[in-house]
Amino acid sequence: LTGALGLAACGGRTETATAQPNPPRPLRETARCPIGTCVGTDHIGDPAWVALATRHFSQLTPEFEMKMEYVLQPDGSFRFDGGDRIVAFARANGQRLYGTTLIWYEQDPAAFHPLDGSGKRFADAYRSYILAIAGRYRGQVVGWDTVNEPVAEDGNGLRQCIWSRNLGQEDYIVRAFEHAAEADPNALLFLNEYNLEHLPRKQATFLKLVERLLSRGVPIGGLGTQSHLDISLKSGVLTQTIRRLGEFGLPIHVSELDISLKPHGFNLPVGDPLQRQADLVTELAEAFMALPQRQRFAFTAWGIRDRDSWLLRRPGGTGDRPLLFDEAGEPKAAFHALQRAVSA
Ligand code: 9MR
Repeated sequence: LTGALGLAACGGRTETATAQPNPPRPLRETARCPIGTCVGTDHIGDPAWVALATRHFSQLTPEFEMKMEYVLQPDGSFRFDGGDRIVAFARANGQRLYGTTLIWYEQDPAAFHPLDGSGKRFADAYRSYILAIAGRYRGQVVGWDTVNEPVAEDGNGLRQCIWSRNLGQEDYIVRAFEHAAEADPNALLFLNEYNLEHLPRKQATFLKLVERLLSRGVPIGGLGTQSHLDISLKSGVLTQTIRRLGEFGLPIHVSELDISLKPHGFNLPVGDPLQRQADLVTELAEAFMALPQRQRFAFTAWGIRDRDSWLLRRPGGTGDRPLLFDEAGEPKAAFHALQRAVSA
């Protein structure tokens, strides 16, 4: 401390803002909101991952083991082993569990193909699926991404998919919320979307959809903004997005944060990319903390260490550093930025 004060007194760069205890204090203890990360059963077998997850994170989202792609087998049977192991891990470590995702346009399971176009049989199977999974985890999860990514990328209406084709463009969304509420009346049911900050038309369409669903009495319990960002994002956009989403008065979930240094496989020419990444985390976290406390559902990063990120598994993704901890599990500037913004 003396050294830091001495530096500041000499007019040098003040160290008090950047010096951090090593290791940092547990984020889950200092933060004034739940802090989440995603998890897979493979992570649970990695002691270094477990140490970071249990020290800093108070909420977990299964990265894929509660999705239809995993749960629903081609013959229509269910598989819950992965989800059950994650439930047990979260409980053993005093962490909240958040489920993703009941219905997602991107999941087009073989078990539903024979029912395509069958009317009531399709609708019955849709309800049965949601009742089965949301019923299985009733009381174990605090909430669900009930419908994921409903809006077309260009903002021109809603996505076309097997669900909209069979149940109606907007009605598949309405039914998903109704069935989920029937299965688990105490779970908070979220509508989750991405690129709301990058694409103004998509944001506008999303907001109109929320308005319409609420006016139809759909039991939406919260709004998720995934926040898959990259360092080219301009300052101010995140603040505007969180403020606008918050205007409905519903709980808000920053549900899948990562900040790529190399979107589309190319490094962006930014002076200090890790500092730019940290600055965006600061903006997002400060906007989130400016919401009333009852609206701060959780602030979730989509992974812990850079190497855990789905972005590195994509073509051109090698070498990206999108998360809060580096390869060695050391906290990055982005971690410290988050801790500063959310802690008391
Ligand atoms: O990171 C997830 C990856 O491991 C899965 O293979 C993939 C498909 O289930 O989903 C990834 O997570 C996605 C999330 O569920 C929804 N928003 C985009 C995320 C990255 O693709």
